[in-house]
Amino acid sequence: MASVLVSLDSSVLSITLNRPEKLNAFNPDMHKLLREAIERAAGDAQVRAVLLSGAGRGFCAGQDLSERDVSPGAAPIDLAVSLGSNYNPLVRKMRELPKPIVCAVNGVAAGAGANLALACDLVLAARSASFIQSFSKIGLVPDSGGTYFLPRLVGSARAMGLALLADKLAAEEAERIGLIWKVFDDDALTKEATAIAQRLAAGPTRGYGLLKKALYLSGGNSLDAQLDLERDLQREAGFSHDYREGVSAFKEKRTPAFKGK
Ligand code: LHQ
Repeated sequence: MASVLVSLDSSVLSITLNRPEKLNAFNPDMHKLLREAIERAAGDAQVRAVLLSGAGRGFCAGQDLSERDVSPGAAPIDLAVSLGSNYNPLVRKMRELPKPIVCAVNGVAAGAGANLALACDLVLAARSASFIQSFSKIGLVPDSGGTYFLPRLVGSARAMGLALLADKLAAEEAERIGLIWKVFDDDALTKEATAIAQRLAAGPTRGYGLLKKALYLSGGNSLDAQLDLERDLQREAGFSHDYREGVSAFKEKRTPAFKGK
């Protein structure tokens, strides 16, 4: 079986991490297939939203540690190589994708797996799921965007607690502190996440791409710069088919037929 499963339905590209026996930990093959799936989402006009999830009882346990030779005689591993060639380009591609990425965290999300989820635009989780910044347990620094996402999502006190203590954070608590958007009962997660992804895919996806850009750039911008950015992005949104369609549908009291254009 492929380590990442990809399928397109109702303009939603579903990407499922598929190494359940390893709680979907990353190996080189999974990196390659996930990168290709995100590239497909970027290049394929049929795709208007992405739904990311994991097979089995875990979402993703981060780097596959069983593939690391850390025995006394082994040569030291340069972890920057793996970040530079795999994790960092992946996170950048996901954040830059001008289409919404919904993440359905079906189980434990640990290490880079937790931060892969946080790199998505709308994070949903099963009630039994959990998030662990496992890095400090093995002497590492949160990566894959963790040190960027955590303080922005939950504030620096909570970010520090999560990173230093690396305790398991239950999905409901993650929702309560604003780390993720919403928790659903385990048996409802797939249905709810699919419905949300399909709803987004039928929406004004060009506008969603622009609003992603606005929100993600806001963290590094002054209010002045952000107002200018909003002006420029709104110009672009205002020239879209979907803006005309949205206003026409409102006036005509009908459901809009958005095209993502
Ligand atoms: C695993 C893993 C795993 C292999 C569970 N690898 N097999 C990347 C590289 C480059 C730069 C540096 O940074 C990074 C980013 C990182 O992601 S570093 C952090 C790596 N991840 C971790 O440290 C998490 C390790 N896993 C765990 O702590 C636990 O497995 C969690 C808390 C995720 C789940 O615990 P349990 O529910 O009790 O499950 P389990 O531990 O029994 O795991 C089930 C199986 O999955 C087990 O295999 P086995 O053959 O014994 O049934 C584990 O060995 C395997 N597995 N995570 N990362």
